[in-house]
Amino acid sequence: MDIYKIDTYAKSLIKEAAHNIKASLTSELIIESKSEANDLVTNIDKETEQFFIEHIKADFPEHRIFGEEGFGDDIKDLAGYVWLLDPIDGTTNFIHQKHNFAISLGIYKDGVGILGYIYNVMEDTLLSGSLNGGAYLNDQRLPMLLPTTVEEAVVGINARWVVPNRHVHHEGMVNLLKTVRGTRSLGSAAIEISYVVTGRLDAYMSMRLSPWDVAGGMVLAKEVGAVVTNLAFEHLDLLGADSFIVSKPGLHDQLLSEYIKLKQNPAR
Ligand code: 2AM
Ligand code: CA
Repeated sequence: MDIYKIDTYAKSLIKEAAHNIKASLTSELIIESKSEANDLVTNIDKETEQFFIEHIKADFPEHRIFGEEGFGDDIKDLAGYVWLLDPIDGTTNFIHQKHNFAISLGIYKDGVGILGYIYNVMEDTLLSGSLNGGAYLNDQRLPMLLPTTVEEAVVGINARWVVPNRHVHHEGMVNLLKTVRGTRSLGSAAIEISYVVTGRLDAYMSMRLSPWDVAGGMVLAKEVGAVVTNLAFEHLDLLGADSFIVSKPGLHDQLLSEYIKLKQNPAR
């Protein structure tokens, strides 16, 4: 299978989907909550996932799709080609702010990330990359990231992980926040990962993310020398929820060995 053919195809699907999402902003959204009141989904999340699936199934019938809204395949392993798709990452932003949401896509072959994309819909910027082929912001090749220290770092983290919680030891997080240069929270994991890839953030972490939130970003991160693991310093589980950290080299080790101590990883 020609990777360039899949890459060109994926980019054109993403651009068309983004155009449709933008066009939808003038009509009224149908909003539902999923497991909890803060876990939202709209008709546009669903329609966008269905748009991808219809096209992929027609043009690459042997490829499988692992999508957040569940219209794709029942994925229990990553054999063959699997498209891990979040049609709208940052749905709360999409609803409340109409800003800072993204299409996140990773294409994996036998469990190895070969293509990754994060499309910031309102900014109209495409971050794309391929295994050993580098990462690009639109058509511009991104440089490798340089190491940094905790004291000089601006870290992406959601405030809910800094109140006492069942996932991480609280003292370490407080210590981290007192030490870093600054923290930011954007509300879209894919955009926060894209900020690490482009050097706007030095690290981003979350106590709970799903495979489609991170699959595209992981391909991109690798191409600029960022380090990705879960918060137990293990390879990420791409079949279920896991904790997550992406950071510049050097910083990653320091964050996990000195500050962030996992109590309990999300159920897989
Ligand atoms: P979403 O918008 O696609 O749901 C918000 O901080 C980030 O975490 C978003 O990328 C959001 O993705 C993701 N997220 C929100 N709730 C989640 C959950 N219960 N499990 C995993 N990821 C979640
Ligand atoms: Ca989503």
